[in-house]
Amino acid sequence: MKKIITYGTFDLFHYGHLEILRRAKSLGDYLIVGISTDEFNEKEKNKNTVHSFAHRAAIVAANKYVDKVIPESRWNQKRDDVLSNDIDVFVMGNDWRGHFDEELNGVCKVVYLPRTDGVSSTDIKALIKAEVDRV
Ligand code: C2G
Repeated sequence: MKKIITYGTFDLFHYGHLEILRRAKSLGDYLIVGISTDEFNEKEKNKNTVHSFAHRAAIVAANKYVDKVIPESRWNQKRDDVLSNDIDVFVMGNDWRGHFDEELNGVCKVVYLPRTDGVSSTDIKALIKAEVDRV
């Protein structure tokens, strides 16, 4: 069984998130997704999410491409996760290109996939704000 892993916040789940999960799963048979915890987002990623970790994890866990979700609580857990879950391929969107190659060198294949253009959680928030301001 070929095992894949990817990580993210996955707030305001959208088409770009679906596409990275679909393409990641297409590289193997089993997909694990590390979901950034609320504390990790606030303290390390400077991200305030609309949805809580519990809700973001539940939404991703329900996705047909996803086999398991785990918490992502620190930047440097990926190597341990890859080794303990016997991962073959690590996947991220190419906005992260080059960030994880050294950490994962020799333990799994690292693949960066093109981001899906035209959609992001940040854009969604801006669109909602503009609509609220308009009415
Ligand atoms: N993504 C994408 N296309 C978009 C938006 C996001 O392909 N239009 C991808 C990102 O490249 C990432 C994944 O979807 O691989 C999750 O994106 P985010 O939820 O924004 O996660 P991020 O804040 O990038 O956190 O340690 C890694 C971090 O946890 C990644």
